[in-house]
Amino acid sequence: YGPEGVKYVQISPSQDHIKGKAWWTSYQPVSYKLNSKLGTEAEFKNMIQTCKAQKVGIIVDAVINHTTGADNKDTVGVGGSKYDAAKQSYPDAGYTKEDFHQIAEDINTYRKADVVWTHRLVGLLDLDTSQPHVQQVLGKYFAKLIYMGVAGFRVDAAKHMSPADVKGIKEAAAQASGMKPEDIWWMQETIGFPDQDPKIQPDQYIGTGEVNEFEYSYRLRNYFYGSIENLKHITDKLIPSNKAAIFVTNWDTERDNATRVLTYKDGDRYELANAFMLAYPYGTPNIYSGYKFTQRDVGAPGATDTSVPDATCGKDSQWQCTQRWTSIRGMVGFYNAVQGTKVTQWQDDDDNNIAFSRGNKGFLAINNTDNVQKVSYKTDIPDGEYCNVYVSRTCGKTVVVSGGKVVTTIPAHSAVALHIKAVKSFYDGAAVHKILLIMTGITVILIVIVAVRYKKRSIDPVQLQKQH
Ligand code: ARE
Ligand code: CA
Repeated sequence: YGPEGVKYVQISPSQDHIKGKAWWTSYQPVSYKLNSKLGTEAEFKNMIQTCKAQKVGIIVDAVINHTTGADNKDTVGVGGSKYDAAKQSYPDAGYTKEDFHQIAEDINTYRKADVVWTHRLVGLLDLDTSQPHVQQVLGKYFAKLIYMGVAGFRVDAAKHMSPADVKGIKEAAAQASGMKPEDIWWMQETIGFPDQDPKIQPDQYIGTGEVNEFEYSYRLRNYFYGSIENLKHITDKLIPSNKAAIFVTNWDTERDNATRVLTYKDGDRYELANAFMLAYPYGTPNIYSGYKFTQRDVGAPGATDTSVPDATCGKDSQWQCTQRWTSIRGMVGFYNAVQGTKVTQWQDDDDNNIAFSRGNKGFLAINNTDNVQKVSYKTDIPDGEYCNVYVSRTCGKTVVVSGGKVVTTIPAHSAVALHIKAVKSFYDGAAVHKILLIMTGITVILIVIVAVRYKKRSIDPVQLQKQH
């Protein structure tokens, strides 16, 4: 990832959790020890350091609103932490009954903020996140991860904690780690919904960090199944760009909201939407990579009650491996190459062909129709022969810019993506000097993987059997 310009990798929750084959066992913490189905603490540490050496930061998905389902009957987590859900006792985390909201009801309305904040999300024991003790326990967990070299956090279910509680937790994390709160990268899962209480909307949480802008992903779906000319307005009335974390899908929406977002099951449209997200300047783009599935709850390929095997990519793999796609890798390069530029020369046919430049650094054209399209677009990138990074990683397909114009044909549901760090002469070994001079720009890309294994099998299954 590092050499290709991916700056961060977000991983599945890192803390100890309940046993079970479903993917979502990671979202039921039993303590904040770092042994999980994805690896041991030592492996986790090794992953962080290995990635850091390649300038890739790790983002941890922090599950801090709750512990396990109230009716969970087991007593030992995958990593060995003891717990008793009936007694609301999680000794390895340091929680007793007093640390939980005592309203034994599930969230049954999203029109009342208090209910969303203090009742149970799908039956999960809800921490009283207003309590100093809970904030300190969580603060220490964040600090430990920061000391280990973690680059930032996705804050799970932020919508289910009041903004004041989230602020308190973040301050506790700052205090325990010696950082300033504003220096901790904090990406909050806040699913906005116009009908719901204004107090739980994403804009209420931007005081503590970035927020997920789900509306962006819904619009992508609507436009790619309608007219992509609408993409020119995609950011209208959304969260400000510097506060928005965006994606085409995530592990929840691809399962529960597949009719509202694009997923790998949408084929070319999904790929094109990811390309657009990486080309268009708005928010922090997250590329999601999971595995193929037909049933919602089914865990990663080969998962057992206590482990997940290493991911594999390749023709027969059940993993999506989005991060290996030619178009994604090409567009990561594009993203980095065009930093600091605005959208210029927007052109469209009032329907499903669009093109725009990123100043004099990049050019993207999308044909979202079922037919080959002959195009002639203006562009602000300098004349020359460019690699179409959407379709080839080796500059096997080039497009010429001449007289400030791109005249070419684009296959059905495909794209032309050109940028100044991928020109033909560069690949041919000439003009390297000229290209190097214009290599600038910072990388901000996120790859989200639903179940990244840190390394080989870590938990001794025999030992866990005994604990059953
Ligand atoms: C599992 C079982 C449940 C069982 C529970 C407790 O599926 O049947 O009751 O365990 O035993 C994930 C899975 C859940 C899973 C949970 C715990 O998706 O199925 O429950 O892990 O293992 C809301 C929240 C939002 C949340 C989504 C899923 O607001 O925060 O629901 N997303 C995050 C993660 C999830 C994770 C959790 C939170 C829990 O990304 O992967 O759950 O840690 C409207 C509202 C939204 C609401 C949405 C769906 O759109 O506006 O706010 O999202 O409906 O309810
Ligand atoms: Ca809560």
